[in-house]
Amino acid sequence: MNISKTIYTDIVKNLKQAKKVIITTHSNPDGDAIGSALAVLLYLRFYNIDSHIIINDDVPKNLTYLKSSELIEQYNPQRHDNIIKSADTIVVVDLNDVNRTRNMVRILTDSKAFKIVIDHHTNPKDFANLYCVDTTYSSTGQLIYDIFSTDESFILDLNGAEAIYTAIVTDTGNFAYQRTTSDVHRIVANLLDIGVDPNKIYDLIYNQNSHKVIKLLGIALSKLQLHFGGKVCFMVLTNEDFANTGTSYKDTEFFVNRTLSIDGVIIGALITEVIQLNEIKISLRSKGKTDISIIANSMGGGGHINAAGASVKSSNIESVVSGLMNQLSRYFENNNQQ
Ligand SMILES: [Mn+2]
Repeated sequence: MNISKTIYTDIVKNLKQAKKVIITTHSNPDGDAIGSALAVLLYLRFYNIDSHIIINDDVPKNLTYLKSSELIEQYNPQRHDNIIKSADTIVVVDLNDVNRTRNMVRILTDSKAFKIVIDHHTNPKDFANLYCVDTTYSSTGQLIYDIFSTDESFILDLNGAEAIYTAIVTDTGNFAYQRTTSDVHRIVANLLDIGVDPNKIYDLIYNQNSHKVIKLLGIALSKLQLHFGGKVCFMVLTNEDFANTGTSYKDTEFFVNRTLSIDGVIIGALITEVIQLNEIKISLRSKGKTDISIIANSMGGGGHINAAGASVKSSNIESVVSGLMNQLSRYFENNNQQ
């Protein structure tokens, strides 16, 4: 879906008129979620507009290098409900289904504020007053860059440039995924001109793992399973694996991409047992035209053509794995050219 550029100026106009803005994003935030939220915060603070980022979770450790990330607040009803109620504008980034804000769903839904969604996922759910959703974009950060570029009085500083760069670099898998267009590279060239250091940021994002997380990755790799004649690769992590290594499901963000590194695999899945939430998390990746957002949708989740996921309320990982096998069988039956 391509969108009319007048929405960009509408968003800029609405934000500049706002008195108090709450910015939020999805639970388990990634680089695009955090980078995009910070880019919006820094834009509003450039104009001295009262603004706060409030999210369901804490900031992943490898993103805390971002300047102003210490301003991101983890949602606490006692502390934040009144602040959220008094906001006249709510900006939701990198998310199009308010349910992905988890504990914040009710307070956000009940709010009478003007709600803006800036996002690049498929199938937006009805929630906001103004949608800026473009699924051709690599990342929400890229979209935010284009929106703020329409405001000629705004000057993007190094902190804002690093936030947007982080959003783009993480959501493109270091400029490797589909939708890594020439426009992406032109924007990144501008960000480098502002002073962004790609080597420094790569090191900060990807080379700060603890030994125990790499041990967990070793377990995950040693248990890889191939299905459907080698077209599908499953990586399954149980609570026992986390307990044995002293890690948690939050440590697995980059694991799923490893499933696609095997020759012949077109769909990879990381299936994670999260007993704290009574959930089984499914993270899906695919190559080329293989659209795994269909499979994620059929399991109650969503996402993009090549990157999607779902969280299934269950304590039975075997039954979720067999449910996923059934959805994959159905997918291959309907798309037998693959
Ligand atoms: Mn994104």
